[in-house]
Amino acid sequence: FLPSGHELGVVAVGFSGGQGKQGVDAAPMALIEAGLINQLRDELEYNVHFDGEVHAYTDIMPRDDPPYRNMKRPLSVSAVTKALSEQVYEHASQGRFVLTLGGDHSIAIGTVSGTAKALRERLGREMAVIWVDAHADINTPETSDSGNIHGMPVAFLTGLATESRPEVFGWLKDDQKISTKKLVYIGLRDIDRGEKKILKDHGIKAFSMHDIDRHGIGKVMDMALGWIGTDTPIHLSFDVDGLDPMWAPSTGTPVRGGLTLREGDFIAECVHQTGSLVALDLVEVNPSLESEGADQTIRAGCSIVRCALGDTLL
Ligand code: B3U
Ligand code: MN
Ligand code: MN
Repeated sequence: FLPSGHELGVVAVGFSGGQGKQGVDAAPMALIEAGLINQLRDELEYNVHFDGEVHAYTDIMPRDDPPYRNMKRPLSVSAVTKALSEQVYEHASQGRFVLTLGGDHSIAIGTVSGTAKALRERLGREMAVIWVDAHADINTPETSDSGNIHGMPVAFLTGLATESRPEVFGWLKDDQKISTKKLVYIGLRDIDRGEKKILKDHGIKAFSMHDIDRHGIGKVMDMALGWIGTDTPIHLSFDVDGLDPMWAPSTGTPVRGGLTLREGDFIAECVHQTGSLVALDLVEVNPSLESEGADQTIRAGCSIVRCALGDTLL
């Protein structure tokens, strides 16, 4: 059921509205200027389908977008993720691997919904999601302290948060959602109280930094992939703040005590080796923060993407 051969769809999303800091919208261009897409084409020999555009979706964003149910910029995030969902669906339904360059992590509402629907249609299979992040991003609008939607995508994607208004994520239908049983976290270390309760109540599989310290990343990957099982398509959503700020300082909410660069690459390599990876998001790179560390953060991001797409050390 693999994405056929070496066909790769790329979507560049210059969107920052899921959180409060400017600059994360500049990440796709920075990653592309660092040579990422050329490397995927020339070195990893992908046939790249890319419209050459960093989408900002300014034409579909409302000027007036007041908070609703504690969510900041709900209409904008909903409109952007709906449009993105259709773009990702289009690539995935043609059997392409889908690489999305963010943007803040709210965009995963668009990417995961797009691949989940396409894979269901193509294979009749439910997709799994591996979420690499310092944060769980599973707040509902009601449990969130910040009101930032980049802390909520998993709640909407699993149906734990619902909303009937189509202009505020009501467009998300069941065939675009994933089961809490098919979700695995790696790298967690900054979870809100309400999120802890959600993880516990729903028996969600999560490997925190404590688990990585205890077992090592090798064993953790065996357990994570064992939980998902073989013959299940996997969408990897990689928040660069999963890495330690030593390796990826230029991100909106850095949290110390994170993954090393090699642990991040190793996660991506292991998921690639399953042969079941169908999509990758790389999000929360913000080149305007900690500008001395921007190059490092961009290089770390490029490395994660190359590893997930099959680059090997030997
Ligand atoms: N859990 C907090 C903080 C946070 C989530 N994601 C990031 N930060 N990057 C929240 O705002 O929901
Ligand atoms: Mn995140
Ligand atoms: Mn995060």
